[in-house]
Amino acid sequence: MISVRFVVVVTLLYATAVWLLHVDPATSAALVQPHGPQSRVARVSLDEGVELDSSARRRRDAVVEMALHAWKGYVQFAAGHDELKPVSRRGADGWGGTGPTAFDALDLLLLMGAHDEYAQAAAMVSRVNFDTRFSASVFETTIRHVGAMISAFEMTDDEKFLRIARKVADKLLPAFKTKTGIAMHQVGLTGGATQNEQWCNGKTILAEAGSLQLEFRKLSALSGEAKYARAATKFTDHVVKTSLNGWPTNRDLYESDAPTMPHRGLWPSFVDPVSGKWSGAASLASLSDSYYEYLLKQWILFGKKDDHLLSLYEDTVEAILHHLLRYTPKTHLAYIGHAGIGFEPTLDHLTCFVPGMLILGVMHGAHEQPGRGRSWTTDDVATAAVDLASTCYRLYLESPTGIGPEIVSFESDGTYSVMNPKYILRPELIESLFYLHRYTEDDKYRDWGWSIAEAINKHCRTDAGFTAIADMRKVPAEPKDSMESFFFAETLKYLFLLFSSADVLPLDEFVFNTEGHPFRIV
Ligand code: DMJ
Repeated sequence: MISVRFVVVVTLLYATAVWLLHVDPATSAALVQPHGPQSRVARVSLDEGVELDSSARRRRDAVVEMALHAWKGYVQFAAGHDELKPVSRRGADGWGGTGPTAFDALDLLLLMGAHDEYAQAAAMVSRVNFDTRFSASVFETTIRHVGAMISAFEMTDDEKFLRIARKVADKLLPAFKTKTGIAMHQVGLTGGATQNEQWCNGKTILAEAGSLQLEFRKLSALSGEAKYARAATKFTDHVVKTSLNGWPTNRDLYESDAPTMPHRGLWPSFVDPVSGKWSGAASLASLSDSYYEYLLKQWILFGKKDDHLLSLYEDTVEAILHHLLRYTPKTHLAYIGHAGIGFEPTLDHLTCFVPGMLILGVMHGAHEQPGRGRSWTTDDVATAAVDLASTCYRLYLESPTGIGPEIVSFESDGTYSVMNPKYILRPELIESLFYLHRYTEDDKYRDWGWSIAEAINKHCRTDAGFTAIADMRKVPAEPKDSMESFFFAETLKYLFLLFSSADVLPLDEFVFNTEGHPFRIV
C-alpha cells in the first residue's frame, strides 16, 4: 500500500508540475484516477503544508524545467530509442532497443508529478521487446531496467511494472549459471548465452556481481519467488566465505599473479566465476564502487539483520578511513586513491558517491552497533564524508565551466592535475550533496548543488536536451552528443530531491539503488 506520507509527497510535487506545465488541475486530476483494479498512479491534489523556502522551491522548479526539457527532446527526436543524441537530434540504440532512457526517467517523472510525461514513459517501457537477439549487460540491465520497474511498482502498485521486472530478471538468470554462482557480465536475451569481457580476461567485475542484490532480493520479496534472491546472494555467500577464510592474507584465495590486498575491507576488482579466485587492484571507483554501497544498502533495505553484511561494510569503512583517505599537503584536500601493489593518488568522479554512502551509514546507525570494537567514531566517518565532498566540489568550483572532471591526480605539492577532463552528466557529487543536506540540513549543500545545476544548464544544455562534454576545462564546451539515461535517474533526481523537503522519499523509509531508483525498506 502507498503510505499517506508518500501520497502527501507526490501531492506536493505534482503541484509544482501543474504550475510549470500550466496544466489545468481539474483535467490533470482526471488523469491520475485509478485506471484498473491492479493499476493506479498515486492520487495527487494541490500543495498542502510544504515546508520549503522560496529559494529551494525556485531551484526545484528549475530542475523540473530541466527534466521536462530533456524528456521533451527525447520524445521529439528519439522516442522509443535507447538514448537521445542531443546535438544531432536523433536516437541511439546501443542497448539493443531495450530503452533505458524511458525506464530511468519513469520514477523521476512520477515524482515530479509530470503525469503526461510519466504516461508517455510508462507506455514506452511497456512496449519494449526483450525477446530480442541482444547480449545485455547483467549489471546495467539490473540497476536500470529491473531497478526502475521495482521502484515504479512500489510507487504505483501497478502490476504491469512487476511483470516487466520479472520478465527482465528471468532473462538475466542464465548469467548466474556458473560453477560458483557468480554472475557473468553479459547474457543473450534470447538463448541465454553468457560471456565475460575479453579485456577482463574472462573474469567477472566486482561492482557488477556485487550490485545485483538489492534488486534481485527485493524482487523475490515482492513476487514471492525465491529464485531471484537465491541467484544473487551466491555472490554474497562467496564474499563472506572468503572473508572467513583468512582473507586477505591467504594466498589460496587469489589468482597466482594477483597482488595481495593491502588491507582487510578492500576487495580486488575481479573474481573468477569458475574458481572464485580474486585478482586486480582495489578502489572505490569504476569496477568496484557500488559493491561497497550494496553491502550497506542491503543491510538497511532488509531490516538491518545481516551481521555479515554490516561487518563487511565496517571493514571497508575502516580501510577507507585508515588507509585510502589521504589529505594533500598544504592544500589539505581529502581524497580516496586506488590500492594495488602501491597507492595511486587519483580521485575519480565515480568515487564522489562515497560521502553519500558514509552519511547514509551514519544516519542508519551502522557505526553505533554495540561491541564492534572499531577504532573510529561516527564523527570520524561524518568528517571524512564532509571533507571528501568538499574536495569533489572544489574540483567543480575551480574549473572554468564549473563542472568537475572524470579523474584527477594529486601531486606531492598539494596541487592536482586533470587526467581525464570529460563530463558525462554524472551524478555522484550531487548524490552525496543530497545525503549531506538531509543529514546536516546545512543549506551550503543546496548552494553547491545549485551552482552545479547552473553550470550544467550553461555548458551542457542543447536545444534538444543535455549533452556530455569532452573537456570541462574548455569554454565554450565541446559537446559529445550523448545523454546517458542516468541523467534522469540520478543527476536530475538527486538535484530535485536536494531542493525538496526531507519528507520526499524519507531515508528511513527508502533506499536508492545505485541507479537512483528508490525501494521501500522491507
Ligand atoms: C550509474 O549508472 C550508476 O550510479 C553506477 O553505479 C555507476 N555509474 C553510473 C553513473 O555515473
